[in-house]
Amino acid sequence: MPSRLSAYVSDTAPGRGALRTARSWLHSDAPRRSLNGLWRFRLSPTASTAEDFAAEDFDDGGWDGIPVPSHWVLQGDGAYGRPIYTNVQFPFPIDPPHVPDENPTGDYRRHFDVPADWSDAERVVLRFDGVESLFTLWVNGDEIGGAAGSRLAHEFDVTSSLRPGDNVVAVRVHQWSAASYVEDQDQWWLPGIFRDVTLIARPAGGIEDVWLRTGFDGGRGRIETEVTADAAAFPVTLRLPELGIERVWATAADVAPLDVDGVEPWSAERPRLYDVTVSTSAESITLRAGFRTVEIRGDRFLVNGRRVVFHGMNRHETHPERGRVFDEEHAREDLARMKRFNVNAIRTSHYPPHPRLLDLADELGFWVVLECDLETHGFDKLGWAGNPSDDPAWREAYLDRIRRTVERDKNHPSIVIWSLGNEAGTGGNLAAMSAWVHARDPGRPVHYEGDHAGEYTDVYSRMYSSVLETEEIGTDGSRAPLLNCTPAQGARQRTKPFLLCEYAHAMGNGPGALDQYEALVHEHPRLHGGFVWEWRDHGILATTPDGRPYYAYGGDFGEVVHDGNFVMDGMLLSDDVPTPSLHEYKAVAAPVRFAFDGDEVAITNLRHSADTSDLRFRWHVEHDGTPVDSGDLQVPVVAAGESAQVALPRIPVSPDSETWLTVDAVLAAQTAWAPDGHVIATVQLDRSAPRPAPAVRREPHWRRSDGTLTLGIAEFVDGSLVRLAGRAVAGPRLELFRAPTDNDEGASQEVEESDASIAGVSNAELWRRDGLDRLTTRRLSVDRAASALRTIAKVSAANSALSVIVESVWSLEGDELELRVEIEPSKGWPTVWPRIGIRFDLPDGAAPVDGAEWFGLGPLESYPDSLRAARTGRFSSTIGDLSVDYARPQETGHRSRLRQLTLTSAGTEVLRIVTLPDTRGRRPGFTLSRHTPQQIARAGHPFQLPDSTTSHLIVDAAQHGLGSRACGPDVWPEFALRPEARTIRLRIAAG
Ligand code: IPT
Repeated sequence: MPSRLSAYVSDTAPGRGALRTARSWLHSDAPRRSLNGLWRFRLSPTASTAEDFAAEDFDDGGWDGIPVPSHWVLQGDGAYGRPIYTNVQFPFPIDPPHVPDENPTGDYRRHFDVPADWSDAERVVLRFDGVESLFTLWVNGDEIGGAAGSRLAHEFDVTSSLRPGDNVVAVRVHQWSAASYVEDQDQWWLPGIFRDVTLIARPAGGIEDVWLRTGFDGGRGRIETEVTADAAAFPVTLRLPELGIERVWATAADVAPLDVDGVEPWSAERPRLYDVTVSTSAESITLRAGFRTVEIRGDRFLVNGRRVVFHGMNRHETHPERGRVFDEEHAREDLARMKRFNVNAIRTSHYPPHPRLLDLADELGFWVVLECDLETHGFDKLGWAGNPSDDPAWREAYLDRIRRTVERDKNHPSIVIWSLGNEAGTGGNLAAMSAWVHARDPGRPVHYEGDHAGEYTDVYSRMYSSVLETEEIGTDGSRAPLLNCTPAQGARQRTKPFLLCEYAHAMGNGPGALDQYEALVHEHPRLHGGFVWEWRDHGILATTPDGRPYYAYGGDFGEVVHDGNFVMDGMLLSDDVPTPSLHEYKAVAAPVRFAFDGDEVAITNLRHSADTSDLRFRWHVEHDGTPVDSGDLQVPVVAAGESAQVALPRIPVSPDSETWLTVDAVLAAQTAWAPDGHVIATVQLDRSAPRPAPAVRREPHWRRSDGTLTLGIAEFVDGSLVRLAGRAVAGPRLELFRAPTDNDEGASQEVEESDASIAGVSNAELWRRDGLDRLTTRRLSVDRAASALRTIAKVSAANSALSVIVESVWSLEGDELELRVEIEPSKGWPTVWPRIGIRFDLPDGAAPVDGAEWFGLGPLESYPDSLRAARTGRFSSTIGDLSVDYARPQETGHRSRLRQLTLTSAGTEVLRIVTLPDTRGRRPGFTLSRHTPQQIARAGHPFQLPDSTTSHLIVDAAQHGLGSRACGPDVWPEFALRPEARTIRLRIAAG
């Protein structure tokens, strides 16, 4: 016989007892008390521990204290278990709706006072804003009820159990429950009371709920008010003081729509909000109304009649120390950061966030896709057999989830789409959710990606479709088949607005191709942009046994099943540091675009509705990266969707260095999210005078040699370089390997014809198979001439007949030392290469090489399919700052199109390198690091990198692109590096 409790934990019912129906999360002047703070806590290994703890007089003196809100696995230094990370996998047997007896169960208790003046209250309600995953509530020993729906609000009527003065609340929380099957989101499993607990007095004659449905049409705003209150609560008064509006409704029947003249609309760009109060004599509710109308017209998604392009991020609630516990200050800064990086939209993947987040979104301005707390992805493994989404036993649970989602957040102007959930297959319960939303809120469309055939949703949505496929979705008349669609369904889907609810998987170094996706949006108006997966890494701050801090991912807590570092796929590192991909995103998503044409530049405003009156335009000119002139560009105000043609300033062109003009669009005044002068968009124009390509040095008359000689600053022994400018140097040696990125390790099956990869096998795997990480060298010859040395070597890997011939020619003309390296692969290399480079090892000696100054692309790393944030200029960096601290060490730090590089040691110049273009005008890039690619590839975490005694300079003739194959398409063919012959030419001088 299953115990009462084990039956309870496997019950699919969403709640029981005095659980109340959902309503808005309102700012009210009715009295309330936060029950956040220290609670008494006990953790049991199973759900069936005695319930005596709920009794009023239970002695919890021996229990620990735990903060509420928090997750118990992030408290107590491991004393209460550890976090578990899985993406799709269930960390318990798939036996729905049952969960194992091993079910960590947290018992919470605390005392609280009910103020004497609350005796006037008609009711007292206890609200839980988030408890993972199932809980039961007792007040003064009375069992009140229970609920599931971890990221949803639950309110209980506790009136009859309360008394003035001291009271005791007890809560039992089970980590696993039937609900866990529908909360299988790609994130850490983090049990506990992790959002606020609030005791709320409901006054007699109060307002139970209010909904301001706002609209905007032709300069006119509209408010349709829905008031939920007892008849006796009337009259109800609505006030909008800024516009002098006051409406008094004597009875519920009098409540009528209101047209408001002279309002400014709300948009993500100009988030204009108006304070509104709705009050009775007993209670006053404060809201902030934003006037906007959401509409689908044909295949266009419109707000206030204008097409919206989502430059969005998938946002999880995650913090390295708090987990999903909300911190308003941090969230506000996070959202401000999104704005600074030209993000204009958020999908709340895959559950409603803390309700305050939506206040911030209203205020700062984001288009929000608000997603319900629902995902059953683990059923994919069973071919979706038993999926709750199509099982009537779960229907009420699904409906409860969507009701709680929509009701809680319905007042927010920022929410423009409701999303039913994520990766829950398809089925009748999802269709029922959608029907409920359509009936309740006709003013906002319904999204759910898994409805591939478009049977019950309003927008067509996909995740990770390739550039080609996305283009085919956008192209009128295209008949290319769509995923899981018959031709007729595909045709229907093409009549709807399309969005990518996830794309550009930002795991580790990458993604590439952001600009290609962006370009499609402007070619095909049906495509409404999308949401990058995802905003931030979910690393959890942990320490190594010897006390070094690091960001933990799946497996670091000894989980039985886990998905490794798949949880580290954000554009922001766990510690809030923007990755280069976020800078790339900012450049690609810039709402102002420039096109040079002779002595003019066309400036186009791609915003939804805001003009450019908030911007000013600056220009500056540099000669080889040195500033020579600057000024302001006079640009008329450009309306949204319009362009202006502006004359360029007179640009001083240098005869013997590169001349670059840079134009920035910057904020003319401070905003809520950035200071005055913050750069929105940048463009560069190469105005360099043509200069002759440096001649190839004459081939001297070679004769065999033992290769021991000195050429200017270079000393050679046995044909090998041993010293440059008096410093020990090893190399250069051919380097074809890069520490695989997460995308290089991606082994997706879906490989397009255009891809360079093999379905189901990662590129990294192929590189290791071909031995690119373990190349060996056989010297074929050493020759010398009057002031030159030549070596020819054959480079290949164990058990491979493939090889590369490397010819290196050192020559001295006057005091100019030049190295020319010819790299020529044998026939038959089957795959792409990560890089074609030469590596110099610079042992520390007395003073390590610890910095670089360069003229080329910067300031951040760049790769062939991620070059948009990089600009041509002069930059400097410490060696440490050249690399990004990806949670799993991998290729990082490549600076493209290098012209000049100075290596420094404690600020002193050590070596100066000038690159010469190859015959096709291409320049190499460089990487300077304390570790070799092979060392980096062996480390799972930054702390596993060995202590270093050498700096490594790699000069790359070419690098492979990044792609996003960790979850999505491989590198686009144009940016894939095929084995090919390359030349590197460097002039090297002492510092
Ligand atoms: C997709 C999920 O929707 C998302 O939650 C996340 O897991 C992402 O993948 C990868 O990080 S689903 C995948 C099968 C495309």
